[in-house]
Amino acid sequence: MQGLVILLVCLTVGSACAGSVGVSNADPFEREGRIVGGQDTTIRAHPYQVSLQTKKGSHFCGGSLIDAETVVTAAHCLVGQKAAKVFVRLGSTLYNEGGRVVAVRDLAYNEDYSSKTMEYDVGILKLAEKVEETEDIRYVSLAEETPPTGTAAVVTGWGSKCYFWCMSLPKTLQEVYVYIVDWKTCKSDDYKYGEIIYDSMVCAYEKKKDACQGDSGGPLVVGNTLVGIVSWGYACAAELLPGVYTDVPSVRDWVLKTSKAL
Ligand code: 4AZ
Repeated sequence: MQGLVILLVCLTVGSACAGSVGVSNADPFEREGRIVGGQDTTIRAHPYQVSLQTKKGSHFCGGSLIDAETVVTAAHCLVGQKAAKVFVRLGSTLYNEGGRVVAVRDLAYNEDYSSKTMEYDVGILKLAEKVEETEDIRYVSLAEETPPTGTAAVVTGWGSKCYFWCMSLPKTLQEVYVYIVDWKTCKSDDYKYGEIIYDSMVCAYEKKKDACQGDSGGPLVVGNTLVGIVSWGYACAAELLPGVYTDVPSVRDWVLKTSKAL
């Protein structure tokens, strides 16, 4: 999906293209920053949130801790990755310092994941050591049912804070409140996506508020349950184009089964 977002950026403002590839620290135009339209928050308020990073400490995706050794993220964050090259920072409001960094012993993503349709965009990481819960590190439970359209939800991450031109580099976790839009409503004429929304997806929308690049894999939460995994969207915070998430109830059995097997 990153590709599609970049393509759209490139078609719109050619000058932004050089810097829009990836979110590595070496990139002067890096798009790390914030969720769009959100505000600073703390890890204590969202203690299930983790940052997936390279060995050098570049944040590349979000994730959610679901038990002492398992992180749920998006499949598209894990394609082409090797467990030995992925590190997880837990328990820190800042993605680049604090909390603890744990190595990954194994990873897997859903065999039905399609980079074309973005269906089943879910994967898991098994941590190399077990982490106990603290005030800043907590397991989140997996939703069994999709909340109805209109339910308030919160999405968090260290991703891009704007779509076109993001130069600022806040390191602080961001949160934004959005409203659940079920997949049928999301593909209806109420919004602009149409047929490309599938039943393994759930959308979330609020004017000028959204997840964005770099938030991928991260949590969409209602209460203390994980209802969505940041997956894709056309642009970020665009009119009638909700953020699209993996619907957690649709992949819950896969997560539990795979987590046991690894
Ligand atoms: C991305 O490229 C991405 N507005 C993630 C979320 C959204 C768009 C793009 C949702 O990772």
